Amino acid sequence: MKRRIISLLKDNGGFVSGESLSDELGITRSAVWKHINSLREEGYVIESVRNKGYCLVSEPEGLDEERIKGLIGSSVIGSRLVYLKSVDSTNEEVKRLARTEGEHGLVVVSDRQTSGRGRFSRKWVSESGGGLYFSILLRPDLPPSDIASITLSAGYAVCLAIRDYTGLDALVKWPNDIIIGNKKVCGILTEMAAQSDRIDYVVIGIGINVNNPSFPDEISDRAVSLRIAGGGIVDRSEFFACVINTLDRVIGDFLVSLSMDDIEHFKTLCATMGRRVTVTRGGQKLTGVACDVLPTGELIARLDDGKEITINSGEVTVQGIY
Ligand code: BTX
Repeated sequence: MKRRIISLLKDNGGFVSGESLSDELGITRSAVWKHINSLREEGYVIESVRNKGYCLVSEPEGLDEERIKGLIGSSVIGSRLVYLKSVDSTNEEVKRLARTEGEHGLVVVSDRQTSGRGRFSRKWVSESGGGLYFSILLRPDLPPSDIASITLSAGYAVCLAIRDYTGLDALVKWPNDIIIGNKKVCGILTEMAAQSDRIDYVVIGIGINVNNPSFPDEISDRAVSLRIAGGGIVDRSEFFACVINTLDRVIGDFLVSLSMDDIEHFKTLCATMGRRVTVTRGGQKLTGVACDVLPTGELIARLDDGKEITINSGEVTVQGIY
């Protein structure tokens, strides 16, 4: 049945209404809808628009591993690339490799995650064909307190890559999201294994919504893809290589020393700056205006009583952004 739906969508070349699919196939409209969702899970990108129906945007297209390797010009990040068609979570895979042979700069990328995670065990929607899901292993000779600057630099690099590649006005929502027009296009989950005074390894997990035509209801008010934001259908392999090359350039610099030029530039790309933020501390809600970002990656907020506080991680609510 699913193959017949695909061939009907292909023959038509544009939108086909749910009604004509159900007439043609002799099944109910809700059965059509279930098959469409199942096809999406296989990696078919199918757009659905009320009163127009369904349109086949693209067939499952894996990342082109050899092409990516040819386009990666980086010295550290991506020096070894592991490509998997499907995985539970690229962060988990990198952690498994880190416990054995995984080396500094290793990148694991997958077309699909079956248990993609955000912070605090939240779910990260990781549908095949639409997004990029990858994790980087770093073994920096740094104390655990430097983790915030690593997350900051990763977000800055992804933001630059999106802006360069698509021309879209991407901004960083401190500390770990990239947004376009107040909606999330990318999330970053940084995890580490550390002793009290030094990091054993860091895993930077990055999920970018690239060609997704739409999102499940529970996140459709807050999620956006490069395609929906106006970037057109993006060549994921080429874009991925661009992101890796930018991460290599920026994070390489950050691990040696934090460049003040980059921090100043970061601030101009940080959507949180100048906005009212609320943070919960010791059970108390503190509200102020975000006024600075430190080279350590911390955010400074000026409270209503004029006092300044340093925020290093955790949940910050930013007024005006989801
Ligand atoms: P976060 O906790 O800041 O964001 C998670 C929240 O974002 C969810 O609760 C949901 O509201 C929303 N959300 C879920 N999926 C999406 C999506 N695709 N687009 C936009 N919003 C969404 C952010 O955590 C960190 C996400 C890191 C994901 C990468 S993917 C590669 C690596 N592997 C892995 O398991 N996680 C990381």
